[in-house]
Amino acid sequence: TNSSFTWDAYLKEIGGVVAPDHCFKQASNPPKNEFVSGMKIEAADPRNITSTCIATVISTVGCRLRLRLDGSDDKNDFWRLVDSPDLHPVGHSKKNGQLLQPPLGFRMNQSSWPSFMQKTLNGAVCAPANCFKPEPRSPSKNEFKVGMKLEAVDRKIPMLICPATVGSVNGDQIQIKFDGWKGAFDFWCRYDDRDIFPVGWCSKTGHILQPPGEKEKDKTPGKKPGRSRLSDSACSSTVTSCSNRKSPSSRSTSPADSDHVSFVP
Ligand code: MLZ
Repeated sequence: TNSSFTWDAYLKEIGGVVAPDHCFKQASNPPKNEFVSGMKIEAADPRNITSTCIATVISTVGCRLRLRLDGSDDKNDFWRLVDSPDLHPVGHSKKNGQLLQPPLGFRMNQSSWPSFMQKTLNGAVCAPANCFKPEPRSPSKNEFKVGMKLEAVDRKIPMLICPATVGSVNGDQIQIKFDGWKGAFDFWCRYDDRDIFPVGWCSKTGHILQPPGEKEKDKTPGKKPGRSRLSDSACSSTVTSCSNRKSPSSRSTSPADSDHVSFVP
């Protein structure tokens, strides 16, 4: 609950230059999150992107939504920004002559889809059009340089946003390296990916920012982890906080499962 990492102290300590705002496909004025938990929307199925499904807002965090496709299980939640083009008000498909699809992994018999749909939308609170914000414009080219600091979604635990550094640049692709982590979480993405944000984004939007890891810690079993290479001024606690934490009994053991969050840094 009590992570006191600050970019200011951290950058003073390690040096480094932050990636300028114009590098990112993000609104310079982050959009307001006007969604409320429980609201229904239409969303592209992340596992089957040509189909549009009904989704429920499970929670809101900063400019992001935790979403679950209706008729799917609770192990495939996903996160989207309120200005994502993947999201639309209920009724959008119909207006465009398209049919809403059951999600990949629909829990029931396909034949029960029409009645399931009717039930799921009956009496539902649908998110009003004003909740959906216009997609920000994309930078015309990749302006990232190796060494630039930013904030990035941890794709293995997508509820987390963490301090990161551009590790390499290759055409339109950049490598995201998480500060203080050995590389297991690193990923490549396009410069206009929506999972990367300028330094200060989390504090601006009210999202928790994880502290950097402790890269050089001694992992010998039975030994206490070594001390963080960060001084107390940059980071006095590595305790993370998460309001979506599940009870231990309901937690999956799969590392790929977004609900699985280990709180041992
Ligand atoms: N503390 C957890 C989460 C790590 C998150 C890293 N993000 C770059 C662990 O040790 O697995």
